[in-house]
Amino acid sequence: MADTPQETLANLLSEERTFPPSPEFSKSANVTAAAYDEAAADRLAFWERQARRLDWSKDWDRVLDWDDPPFAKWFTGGELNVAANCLDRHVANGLGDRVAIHFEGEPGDTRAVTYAELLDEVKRAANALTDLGVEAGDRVVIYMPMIPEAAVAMLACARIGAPHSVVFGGFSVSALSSRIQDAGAKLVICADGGFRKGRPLALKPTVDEALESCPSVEKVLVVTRTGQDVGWNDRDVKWEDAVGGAAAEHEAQAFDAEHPLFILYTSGTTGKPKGILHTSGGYLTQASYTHHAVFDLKPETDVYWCTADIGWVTGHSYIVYGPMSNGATQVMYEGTPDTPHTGRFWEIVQKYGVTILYTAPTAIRTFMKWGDDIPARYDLSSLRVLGSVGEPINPEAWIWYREHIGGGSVPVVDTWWQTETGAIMVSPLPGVTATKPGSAQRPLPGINVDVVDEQGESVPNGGGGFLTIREPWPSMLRTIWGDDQRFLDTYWAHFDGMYFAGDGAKKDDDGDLWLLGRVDDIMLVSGHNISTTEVESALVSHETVAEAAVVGASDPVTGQGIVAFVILRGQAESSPEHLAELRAHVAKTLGPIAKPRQVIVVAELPKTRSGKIMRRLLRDIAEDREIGDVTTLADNTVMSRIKSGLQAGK
Ligand code: 6R9
Repeated sequence: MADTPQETLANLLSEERTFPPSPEFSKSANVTAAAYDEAAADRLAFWERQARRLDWSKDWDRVLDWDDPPFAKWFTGGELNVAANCLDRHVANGLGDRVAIHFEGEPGDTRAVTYAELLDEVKRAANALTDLGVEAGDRVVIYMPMIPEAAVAMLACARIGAPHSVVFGGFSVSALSSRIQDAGAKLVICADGGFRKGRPLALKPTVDEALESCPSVEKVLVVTRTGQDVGWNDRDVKWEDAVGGAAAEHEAQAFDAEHPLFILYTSGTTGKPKGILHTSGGYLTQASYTHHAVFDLKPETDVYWCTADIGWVTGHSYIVYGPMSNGATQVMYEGTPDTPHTGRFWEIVQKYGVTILYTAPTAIRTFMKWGDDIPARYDLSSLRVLGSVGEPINPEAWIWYREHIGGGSVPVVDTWWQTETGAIMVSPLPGVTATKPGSAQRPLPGINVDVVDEQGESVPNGGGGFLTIREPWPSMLRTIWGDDQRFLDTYWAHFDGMYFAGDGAKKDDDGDLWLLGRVDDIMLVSGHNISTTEVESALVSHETVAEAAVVGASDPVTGQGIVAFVILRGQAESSPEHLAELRAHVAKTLGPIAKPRQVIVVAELPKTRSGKIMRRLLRDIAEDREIGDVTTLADNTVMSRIKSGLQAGK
């Protein structure tokens, strides 16, 4: 944590625009302003009511057991089956013919899978896993492309109480093997490959190589997706044989509310990945409630699409568990937004009549760069809620999203949360909140978030500091898998009795929250803390800039100097005058203290598979060091391209 002076993250950026919900939207919204009051009156009673949205085989004795903080237990004594809540109860309620997944493969193949079909496949897969020796409590690693079988695999694990750990398809051998080892997985479920950027991308060879150092794995279940040639070992079993040949009947057994549901690894900036552990009852309660409240889901009529990958927590909570517990109809897309053309997302929205879209700022900025004319070619009038997640959304990108995708009238919800929080924590409610471009605004009902100074004191409106969570919440992580001490040190040692999220934030004059990026990324320039997010947003507000990533590089005079990497919009060209103009633009927008020392034009930026900019790698460039660990990059060749581009331009 930086040594923070009192002017911690002053309000550099000011945003005056607000967009109240339309009266029609508010009138039929799932959640009204009363939810905040109800939750404030009795927080635990509020969450108890949300837990009743689910089917429980046995009622809980206590809503929250916080006797041994920070080790929380929610709905203790309660029992439920997570998969049965996502599937069986909908089919039992006569909704078996409702489409659960409209699958769109990258090459253009499509499948509509109903809830009845999904349940049938999950039951067979559950039997197949049992036949392969997987028992409740055994860990299963899933390494798959974005195909319905990925969701089937997760739900089959949940059904038999075997915690899954999904690893992004495309992660390297070492990233995969270290996660398999840490989880001590007994089984790996993968596919031969998936389609990405117009080509089959093999996955199975990576698994084979990773398993050379993973003695815990007994079997590998392999889905055929691309049909490409892959090596075959004694331990390998074809999904089509095992699942296709398994018994169709499977009775879901209820598990304790605190039974482990999944482990998901977050990379973090340093050290080995952390296995974030989530359990069943509290997790599903909050994933389900937030999906209902934040997206205003009407399961009878909405077509929901979350563009995340299943290997990211967003895919867990807002493709699988949240939407399916609510009986949603959703689109699942395998590929990238520019294959075979840059209008692919909008073509999909038009084709399925998507009503709710949930995507990431990195995607929105990319669409801005490609140009307004692309979405304009499609009918996007079905959309009624737009969501954003993963990074702070720059006000300009927010406005663009609302204007060019939302037709100037659709509410945009900027949702702040983490792998660790399990579900959305801070977000506007689309029928209640007057939204503000760039702000995630308010903690959801039943959630107690604050911004504190370095002493842990709540900052007044207008102040900035560290985002913390003051009370336990149902979908909170329970620990780091196998490492309680690291759990305590990472999240609970900074501030007494509060969860430390690792993000900087400020409260504006209305008390709305603005996320300012990871605390590790915050820059210290001449004794002033400056957030990367604010400088990046100032750059993106210049008409020539599509994307920006800002880092603090050590500087003999100022401590750190601001170095900005920018991607230009469309056809924009750069020149020394243009770079000077960008530096002046930041100084004008935020004040002279925030003026970048240097602006560097690049063609791409290093990002994780979930689209987050990896600033630490850019800092290596800015400080002229060897590039650090690149194993979690979406494309691990990008750094050498950025470096050689810089050398060519020198
Ligand atoms: C869901 C997810 C968590 C980190 C988080 C923060 C950043 C996510 C954000 C946001 C500003 C938002 N983050 N959503 N920052 N506004 N709406 O992204 O989980 O991959 O664990 O990342 O992402 O820095 O701490 P995860």
